[in-house]
Amino acid sequence: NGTKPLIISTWNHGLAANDEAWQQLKSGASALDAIVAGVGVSEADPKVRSVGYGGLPDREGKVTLDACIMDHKSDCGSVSFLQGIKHPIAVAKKVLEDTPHVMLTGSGALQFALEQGFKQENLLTAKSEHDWREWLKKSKYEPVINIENHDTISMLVLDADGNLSGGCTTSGAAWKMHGRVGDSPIIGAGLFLDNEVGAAAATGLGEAIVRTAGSAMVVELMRQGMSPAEACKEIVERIHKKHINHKDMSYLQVGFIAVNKAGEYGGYSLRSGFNYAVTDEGSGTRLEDATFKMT
Ligand code: SD4
Repeated sequence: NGTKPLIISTWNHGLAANDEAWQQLKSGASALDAIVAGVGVSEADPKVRSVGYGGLPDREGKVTLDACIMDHKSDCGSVSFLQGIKHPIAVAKKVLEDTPHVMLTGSGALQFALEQGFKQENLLTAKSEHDWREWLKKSKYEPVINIENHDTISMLVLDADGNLSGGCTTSGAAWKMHGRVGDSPIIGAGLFLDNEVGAAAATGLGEAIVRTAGSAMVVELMRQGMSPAEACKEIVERIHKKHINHKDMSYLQVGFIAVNKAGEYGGYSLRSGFNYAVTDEGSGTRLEDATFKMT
């Protein structure tokens, strides 16, 4: 804890993402470019079944993607319900840079991406189509906790100048309703940062994270003096309390990562199984298990 630069990403596919982002930072790329390149590794990897190409589709067999990005000036860009574009995080960065808005969705987001020169392609792999056809036999919507231990990738960067930024990209919950948008493209829910305080990001059941303004709360708790680890734990406790008698409780999993201006970081999840990748100068890239409330 305490060094700069520092990169922290959700889940074990964050390892490869962090390595790419670290290389980018070391060769002089901006933090946002490093994030786009880093999480872009997960987006392009068909083995990562919750992000980008190869992501599990919605109940109509469509892969629909959510992503957002935010910089140290609090500028942000987001796309949601985007189809046919392999790197939604790169489109989100274009929304930040080249539009007067912060969010574009659906066909409008796609139109913007195409105008920006992104290529439209089929993101549904044969494996994901097969899994969808299997799912159709019972058509039961029940999110699986820690899908194969691969999930949404959220990346937080504290750069060499001490500035914070972050990004988040996902294909969302498998078998969701067509048009469903989760927490990941929503600034304040799936991702939030205040360059005076810290940055936080979420993974897990997006509905629960939106209900509690999860990532924004983690940053506010850090502002009030909590460490990143304490702030992540506090919001998970709050989410748990609000969901004890809720219909989503049986499959509820949420996890948060956070980093503060001093380079301290931490993570916490409701249930076991959540981990995150950390990269810094001294220790290189490693996977750390989040502490959790219950198994
Ligand atoms: C979502 N939080 O869309 C994202 C995806 C995820 O477990 O992390 N799923 O709800």
